[in-house]
Amino acid sequence: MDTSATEQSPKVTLLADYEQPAYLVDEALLQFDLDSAKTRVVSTLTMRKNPQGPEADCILDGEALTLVSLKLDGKKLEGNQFQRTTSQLLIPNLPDKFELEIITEIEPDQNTALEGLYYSGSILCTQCEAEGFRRITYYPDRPDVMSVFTVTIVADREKWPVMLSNGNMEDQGVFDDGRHWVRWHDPHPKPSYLFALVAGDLHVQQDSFTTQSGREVALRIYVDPENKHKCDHALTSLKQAMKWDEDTYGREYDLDVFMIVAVNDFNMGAMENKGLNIFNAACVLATPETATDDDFYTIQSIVAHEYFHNWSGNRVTCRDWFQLSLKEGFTVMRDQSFSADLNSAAVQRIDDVNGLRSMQFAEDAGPMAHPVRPDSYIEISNFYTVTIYEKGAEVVRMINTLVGDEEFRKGTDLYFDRHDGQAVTTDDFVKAIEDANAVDLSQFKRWYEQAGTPELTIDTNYDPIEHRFTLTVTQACPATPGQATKQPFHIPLAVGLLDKSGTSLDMQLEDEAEPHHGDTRILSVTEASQTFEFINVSSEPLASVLRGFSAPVKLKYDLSNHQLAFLMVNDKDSFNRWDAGQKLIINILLELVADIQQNNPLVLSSLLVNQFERILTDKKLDPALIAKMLTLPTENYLAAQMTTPDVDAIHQAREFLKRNIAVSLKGLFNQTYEKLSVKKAYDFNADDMAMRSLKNVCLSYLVASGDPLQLQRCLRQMKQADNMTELLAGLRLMVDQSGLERENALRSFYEQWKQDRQVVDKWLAVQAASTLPDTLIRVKGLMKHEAFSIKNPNNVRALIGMFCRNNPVHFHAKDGSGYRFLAEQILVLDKLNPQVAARMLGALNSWRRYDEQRQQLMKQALESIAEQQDLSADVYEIVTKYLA
Ligand code: 0A1
Ligand code: ZN
Repeated sequence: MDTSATEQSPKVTLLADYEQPAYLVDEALLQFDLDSAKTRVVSTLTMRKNPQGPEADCILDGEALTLVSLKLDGKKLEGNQFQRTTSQLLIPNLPDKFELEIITEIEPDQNTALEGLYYSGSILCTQCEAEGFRRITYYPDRPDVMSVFTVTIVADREKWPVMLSNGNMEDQGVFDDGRHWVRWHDPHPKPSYLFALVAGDLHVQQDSFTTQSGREVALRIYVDPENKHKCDHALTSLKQAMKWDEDTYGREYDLDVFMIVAVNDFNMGAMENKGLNIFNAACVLATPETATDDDFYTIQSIVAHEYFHNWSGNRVTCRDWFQLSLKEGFTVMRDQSFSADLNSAAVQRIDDVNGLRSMQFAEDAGPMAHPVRPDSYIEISNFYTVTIYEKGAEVVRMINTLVGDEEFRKGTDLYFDRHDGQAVTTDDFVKAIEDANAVDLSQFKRWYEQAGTPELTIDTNYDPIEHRFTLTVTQACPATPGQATKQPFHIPLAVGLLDKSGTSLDMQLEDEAEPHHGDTRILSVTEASQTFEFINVSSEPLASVLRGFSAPVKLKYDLSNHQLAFLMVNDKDSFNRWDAGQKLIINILLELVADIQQNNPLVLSSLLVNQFERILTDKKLDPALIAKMLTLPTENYLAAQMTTPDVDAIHQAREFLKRNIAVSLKGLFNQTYEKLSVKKAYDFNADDMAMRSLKNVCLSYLVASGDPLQLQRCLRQMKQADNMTELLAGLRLMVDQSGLERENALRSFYEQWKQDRQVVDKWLAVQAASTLPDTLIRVKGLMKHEAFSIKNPNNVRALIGMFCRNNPVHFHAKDGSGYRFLAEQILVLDKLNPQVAARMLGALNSWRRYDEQRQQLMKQALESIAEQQDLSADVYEIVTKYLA
């Protein structure tokens, strides 16, 4: 392992080494001659020395390129006038201003990594973030080089009737030989990672939007013709996002056209290329028959996310990739508040926090832990992480909480104004908020610099004679790789005090003249240990802390199960009601796990059953929130709560609890299910979706009760469903039941939907998540099925990703079969698509937390990868960090 590591150690990039670019590109004229096998790129760059840059040679990045010719100010450069390595082109002795013409050839049909120019089916498309542009032509491929692009595309007219690039279309024409051409011009200077080109035989769905200043913008979604009926939801979402960004942030769109293209092969969800967003088809296409309510939500938020990048990312971009969260954290925060405004804010917050806690907390506690602004990387693609995105969003959200809504808006106005057209840093972002409001966020900036999840311990005391309530907050943050000790964070802590009847008490700190009315107030925690004294507290309160999850921290607050049950029904904050319920369920499940480990008889908690009954019959509660409150935490999340996870006992405990709650409340689940089963046509609106989610939760309990008749009900729901939400919920429940009915359900689902890739991926995913004993064998069988291709990232995520990440009982099988399977697939994938291979490795992130035997097996799997020659930088970085 060590020898291969030193032989292949790829270069580490350090934030501390940042230097301005030596040369700038003012204008980039690109001409593409598209051809299946070889595409020719003529790039004419107007360049100049950067007056603020270092004295250095001009270095252009380039990978997997055939250099055809190079001209300086019209004169051909000979081989001895420049130097070339596998990743760079160095040209010495350049004047202060010059024009460079570079002709390269590339082979899009050989491109399985899906970076640069590649084929997705018959569509030619690009993916340039972070460093894909260098696979198209030689260029200073770094975000702080911003240039005005003009792009001409020439191609066969029949094969590629639609040819798109960034900006506005300027001109087009036809040649006599069956080819045609088009010229696009983007007036906004941009870094190369935002470049895009698409060519194909595409259907276009059109609409328009009138901006706040009265400009008309054409909106176009381009899809394979077979998907033309699947664009409506994305178009509606786009218009909602455009309006919301005007109303909420004062941001208006800045080109005449906004385009979205859907492709089937894509490494991530979508990409915000200027004026020409490219989407993974699964994140944009939807009809009620083919997409679930969750898909509809996801599409709405991703369409908004990419659109919001037009300002937070494109107009103001990142100076270097260490600043990635500048655009991603802020944009996720913006898309989350957009979704909260359009849907149920409480449910949105629960989903966001659930995602953060289950994914990001694990990352922050593992070998890849890194700050929101990392200080080193080997492969930048590995840093498109939940820390950069989701924790980054929490950091921006905390700034908003600390300064207030109006003040935050003043700050973002200043930020956009001050830095429009620039490539900047997270420090610049914070500075703009500080300057606009005269606040000091210097300690707060530690959130960008220190990795790890802080732990907050809460201690309380009530003095009934003095009517004083003391709340002591102690913070600590565990060591993470490269950061042994941490300084205290600046934490906004939202608290409320409740009396015995659940009524909010006024909150007056001892140095305050007036009490704070209202349910919740924000305490500003800055010390390692800090005490807040509340005076005039008439009766002993119960403090509800971290309301709305006001900071991304772990809370150590010892509440009894009875206190949690009280908060579950009485807290004024919906998020904390849900959270108290989850904590209660976790306490109960962990006790059951201990009982299983000690061979004790298992007993059902009547406290929980009572609370479930109250929730289920609460007429005032949003059904979507009821559904969330009745959903048990995942096995993975439970595993994260144990010092050494016991996957089998966790599974058994969870099944026991679910079955017994189901048996105890069967009548109520039955009644609720029936009540929600009124037949009406599908509609994507909050009320209907809330009803469907509660209905499906009820069905899952009814099936869990073990009553065989409930399976018939499940089959009936599948048969009668006019939408994918109800159909898939039924199928999910069926795949955990062995027998002929299961096989029939799977077969007829496939027969009905085999033409639809998005639906087929769901079919693969439900099977990969099955708890039946032969799941791994079936997954291996499905890899040979016509529906699966290892070259398609969505297929890989649906089948291999689902099995390894969301099927803990089988992935962590004691014989190591799950781990070996993953290692084998990673080695195959690494040769085809390193980004996807590296992402799959994430399933082994927590390997050191498991029992001795499993650790050994996971280590062997990791070593079998590490010992391979010629690993990609992507997989190399993760595997070596995991084993370090
Ligand atoms: N910036 C995009 C995500 C993205 C990142 C990298 C990609 O290829 C490696 C593709 C997309 C976003 O935040 O949506
Ligand atoms: Zn983004």
